[in-house]
Amino acid sequence: MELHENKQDPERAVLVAADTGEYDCSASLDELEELTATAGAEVAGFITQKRDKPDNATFLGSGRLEELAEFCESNEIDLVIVDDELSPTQQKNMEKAVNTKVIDRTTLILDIFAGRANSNEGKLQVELAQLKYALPRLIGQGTKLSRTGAGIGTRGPGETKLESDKRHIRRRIKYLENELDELKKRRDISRARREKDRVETVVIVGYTNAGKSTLMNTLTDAGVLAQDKLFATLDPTSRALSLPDGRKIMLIDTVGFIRRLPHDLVEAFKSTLEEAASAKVILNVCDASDPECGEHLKVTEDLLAQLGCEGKPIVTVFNKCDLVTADSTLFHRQNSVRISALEAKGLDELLEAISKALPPSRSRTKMLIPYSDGSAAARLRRDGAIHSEDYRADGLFLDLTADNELIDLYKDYCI
Ligand SMILES: Nc1nc2c(ncn2[C@@H]2O[C@H](COP(=O)(O)OP(=O)(O)OP(=O)(O)O)[C@@H](O)[C@H]2O)c(=O)[nH]1
Ligand SMILES: [Mg+2]
Repeated sequence: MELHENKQDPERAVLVAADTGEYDCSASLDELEELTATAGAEVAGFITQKRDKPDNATFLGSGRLEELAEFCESNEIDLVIVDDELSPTQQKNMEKAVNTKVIDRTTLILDIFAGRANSNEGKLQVELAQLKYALPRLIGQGTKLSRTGAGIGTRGPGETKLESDKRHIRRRIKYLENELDELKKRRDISRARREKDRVETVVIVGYTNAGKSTLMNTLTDAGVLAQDKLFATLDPTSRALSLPDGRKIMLIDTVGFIRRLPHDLVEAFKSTLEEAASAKVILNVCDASDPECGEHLKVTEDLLAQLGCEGKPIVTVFNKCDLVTADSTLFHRQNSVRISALEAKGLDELLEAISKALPPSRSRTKMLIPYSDGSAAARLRRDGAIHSEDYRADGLFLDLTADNELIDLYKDYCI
């Protein structure tokens, strides 16, 4: 009996970049190669060109473009992937010149997301991002997208949707936005409930493939899929966790970040990301064994700033330390811990850092307790630290520090 279906051969791709010096072109291409593999294609070659800026009409200059066309012809290339965002004109002209399907980095990332989305919300978010990206690109192509058939760049919204006119797409965008709004409202309600129940949330964010889900699994047995692939996680998962100081927190695992994350994706995932941003403490997990670790931390920090997280306690978590042999000044930054999520090392320090970063669970307050409630006075004296007390005409005055929960129990007496 045959166990496997005959799968189609992977698409063969050539990766193209214009090195303008604006960012580290070779690191970005390495990453594009990983993205390509994640999307299921095989990289057959690279073509880069040093330029001040990409050509407005054809992205590459004419010489390099010809070289690309020849390479595609003689290497049976199915797909050209450009490490940038292409304008509709550039995309159309390149496709004509090399006679091969041309997609850009954004389309590739959107395609990976489309293949990963599991939850209803995730699917809506990805479709919204894809349609928003496709809409301005329909201009000049009549009412149909020229892209049909199988392979990267075609997954996601069904053909019928893509082939419909722009008005239909706009209507669909509106619908998706409304649906996502509804889901956001529901999430706001459960967040409010959590806040009422005094469960503090701690969110795990960080560059894709840093080991966020592995950390989540090690800490909570969440059973989240952890894979050596980019964007293994799209939908947030949350699990309860008890800290050594006895406090209960909700730990949230989230979608990973990447440099130059497509704008439409950030927009579409905003409510999920904002939910993450509303956590009390943020764990920025990075792969300490990756030479690009410092850059990865910065990408995440920039995105967090965009989401309005300035001033929030962030613990930098250097993960995969089992693979690190040399020290780096990077590892000595404030508020950071070194761990191995895979080997469960350094977790005590991490939990302690979380405890420290959380808002204090005790506070100081003043109360006036009626003499009729002798048990309250006894309990507060026993479990709180009394700074001063005074027998007044209308009751016992206490200036004390105690657990917030205890204070909450007698909040009617607070003055
Ligand atoms: N050596 C080593 N590998 C690790 C460690 N933590 C995670 N990994 C590996 O790194 C890969 C990515 O792990 P994930 O937990 O899926 O990473 P993630 O940050 O959730 O990735 P995305 O969801 O794709 O953003 C997996 O192959 C893990 O086994 C670690 O501490 N040491
Ligand atoms: Mg993950």
